[in-house]
Amino acid sequence: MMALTLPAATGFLVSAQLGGDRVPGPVFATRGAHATVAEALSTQTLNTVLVHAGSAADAVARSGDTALVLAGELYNREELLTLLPAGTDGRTDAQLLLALLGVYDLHTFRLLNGRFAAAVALGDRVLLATDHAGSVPLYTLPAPGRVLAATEIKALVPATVHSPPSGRPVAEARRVRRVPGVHQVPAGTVLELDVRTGAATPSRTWTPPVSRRILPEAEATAAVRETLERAVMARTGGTTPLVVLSGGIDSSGVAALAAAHTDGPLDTLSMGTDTSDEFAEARVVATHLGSAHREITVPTADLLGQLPYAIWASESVDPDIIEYLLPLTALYRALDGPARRILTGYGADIPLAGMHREDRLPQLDTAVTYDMATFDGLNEMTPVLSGIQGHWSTHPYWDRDVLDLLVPLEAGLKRRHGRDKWVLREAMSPLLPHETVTRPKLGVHEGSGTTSSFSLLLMDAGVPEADIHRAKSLVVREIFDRVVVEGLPPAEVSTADAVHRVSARLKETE
Ligand code: AMP
Ligand code: PCX
Ligand code: MG
Repeated sequence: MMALTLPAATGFLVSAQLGGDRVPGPVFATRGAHATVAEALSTQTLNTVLVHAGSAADAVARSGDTALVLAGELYNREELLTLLPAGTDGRTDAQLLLALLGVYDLHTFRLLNGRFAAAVALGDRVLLATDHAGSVPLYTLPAPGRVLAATEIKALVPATVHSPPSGRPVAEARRVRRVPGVHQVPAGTVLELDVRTGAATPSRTWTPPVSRRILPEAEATAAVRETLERAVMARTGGTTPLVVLSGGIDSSGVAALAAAHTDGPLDTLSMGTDTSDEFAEARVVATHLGSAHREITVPTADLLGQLPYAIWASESVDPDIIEYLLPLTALYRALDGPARRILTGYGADIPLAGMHREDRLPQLDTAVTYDMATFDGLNEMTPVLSGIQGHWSTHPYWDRDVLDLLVPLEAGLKRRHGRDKWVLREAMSPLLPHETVTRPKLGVHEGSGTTSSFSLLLMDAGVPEADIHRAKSLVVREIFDRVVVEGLPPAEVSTADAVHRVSARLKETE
């Protein structure tokens, strides 16, 4: 549980079926041991392959005609335990979830603050649930008599190859590119399926707030400080976390709060390339907090060579998102040694419109509204990114309570006195050096030079400047088709080849 470095399971493939067949051989990018578990219920059998770091049994729970598997973790355990009779066995998150299901059935998922994907077999029903943000991606291939679900697309691909086209349409769920029948369970959703027919009904368990809240400055900053502090504490538990630190306000704020709740020095890690880094800015924070700090430099040429790993891990086809995730992929891949619990500042810029670089408030709120309505399916928060190296990452700014506070703050608290992310900067100012608090925002894709190197690579291959964004999108799709759809290992897929194929294709259609 929380004292452990990793959750009991970090991924799964499940097959809920009327018969008792075995699950197809699983393929995951997430690194870990595999454990096979079978739970035979009155009408269906739940066959599971778990990816885990040594405590697989804790990821499964069974009582009567209900069995469940959980990848990930819950952050409001204490609150949830108050809903159950004293003495309820809620030792593991899976047991706690099982006990809640007995009381609230599928509405249980409206109560949870966590980072998880869950599959439940219950009578002749199957429930597939994501956390509020869909931060652990979950996919399904439902068919009459058998519902498959997995935390990675590639784990479901073999089943689509052997029995096409077995899947049923799933209302409101996004289809996966070039993998027939496979759908992504939306963020903040529980899908209820009938195992006999494979028919699915979605229920939303969380939506981003759309109204805006007016608060006095002092009240707003105190609430931000408190809520974020709770989110950081719930994510660190008894272990010394590692914070991936850019030296910007987002990750520095997380590091400062984590340092305040860790015995001994915190671990911090920064990444740069040979063309660009933020090492000096991160060092200011590391020195201030007394953290055990490391710097990793990745050659720019290697960085783009790792594109297949970023796409293999995130299973995302959005070229902008892939640019944010690429430097982080390189960072995690360079992080050898034992499995770590990693905290990031990722996502703070979405509810606070940190990427919005102008003063006008209506435009700022348009950006918040748009980004909060479109994050689903991008997989930018996926734990698989660090999971390919055996680590577990978690993002305090996308804690459910933090989002429920930050999103609705009226725009004037987000940009104020000429500052972006004002309310956060003000909340963190007692904990950080002045220069960190006032430092302007630099995106990870900018600080690492990723965007410019990727553009340069395409221009060198003859892509005209006007076509760069479209070409990036085509390169990402091309690589997705190799590493996800065809299942090639990322080490066997070349970014340069993909770039040349795309460049040639663009020339043909000129
Ligand atoms: P950003 O909002 O662009 O700063 O990036 C999102 C998160 O990624 C940050 O809050 C950090 O946790 C992490 N990050 C970004 N850049 C770096 C870097 N150069 N080294 C380590 N971590 C980083
Ligand atoms: N970020 C952002 C998130 C990027 C935008 N995502 C979205 N609109 N769904 C963050 O950390 O908040 C950077 C680099 O900034 C990545
Ligand atoms: Mg940020």
